[in-house]
Amino acid sequence: MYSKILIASLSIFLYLGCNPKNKTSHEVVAAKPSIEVPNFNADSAYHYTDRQVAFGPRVPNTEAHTACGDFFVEKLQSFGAEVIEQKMDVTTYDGKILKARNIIASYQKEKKNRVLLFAHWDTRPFADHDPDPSNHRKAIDGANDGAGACGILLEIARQTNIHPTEMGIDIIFFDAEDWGVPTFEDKYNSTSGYCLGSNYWAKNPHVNNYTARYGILLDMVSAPKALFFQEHYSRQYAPNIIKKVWDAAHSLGFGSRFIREPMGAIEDDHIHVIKHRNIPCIDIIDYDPNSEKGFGDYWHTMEDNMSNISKQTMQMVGQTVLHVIYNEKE
Ligand code: AHN
Ligand code: ZN
Repeated sequence: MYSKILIASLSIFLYLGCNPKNKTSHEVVAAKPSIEVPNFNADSAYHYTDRQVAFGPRVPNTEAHTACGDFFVEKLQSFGAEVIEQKMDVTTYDGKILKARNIIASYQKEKKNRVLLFAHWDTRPFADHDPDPSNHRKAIDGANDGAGACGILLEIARQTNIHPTEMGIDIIFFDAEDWGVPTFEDKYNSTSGYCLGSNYWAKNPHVNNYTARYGILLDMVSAPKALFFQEHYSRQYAPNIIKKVWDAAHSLGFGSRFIREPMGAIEDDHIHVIKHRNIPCIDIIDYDPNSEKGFGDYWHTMEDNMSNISKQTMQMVGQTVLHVIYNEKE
């Protein structure tokens, strides 16, 4: 008896459920699953930036550097990433051996199609662009030049753990980026000595023959008035990624900061990944080709401290990157 009622009501249910004529006007017939992009939390990113700066300058071969590296590993593991620490010795322009460490966090390692996000986590030992020459040999806080981009990537890692992407994601925190030859040296050269950690990884990746569909470098992406023009090598080697990222930023209402105009070439971590791994990469970097200095006034000065960090800028960059990686189909 009960089973007959059950079968009868089930057939009515199935009939109604399958017959489109029974749909009321407000029902959506074939709803396309829309892509859910998580909300980037700039308060978290700011907090992770503050945590890094609180260790003191993260200059390789110092205690603050070791402690901050450990902080990244711990945080990333707590965000569910598989973490690999690549320890290496690199040699600076003046022959110092740095005990350096690239920190690699992977999500969905089994996936073949991957996106690589990266930034540098070390800070510069010289404030050689400070207006006061007595500061030139002091280390900088590197709140924007280092910590901010890593804070954004930590927040992206946290989100990636909660809401999986279609693509596999790797996030690399490169070490020893900022030991470029300072202006007070006789052999000063504005482009030499940088990017030692990324150069090492690009020649010795953590996974044999590592590759990714593309890479996005964040460098100096948290200053209050940051402007992002399209860097030369990025346009040359990854024009479609430039378009994708600037289109995303404009669609989210950040067009006043993501300027669709070219600028010069910048010697940065992306160059090594392009050259040695053959991965198309872009560099999102605060550099205004129409200003006198190019880089912001804070650049490589004692002013690059927490007062140089804007949650609003972090929000624009973080949300743009999330938009791009969550819209990427496998
Ligand atoms: C040069 O100044 C040649 N490249 C910029 C690399 C850099 C230093 N990014 C942050 N600090
Ligand atoms: Zn720097």
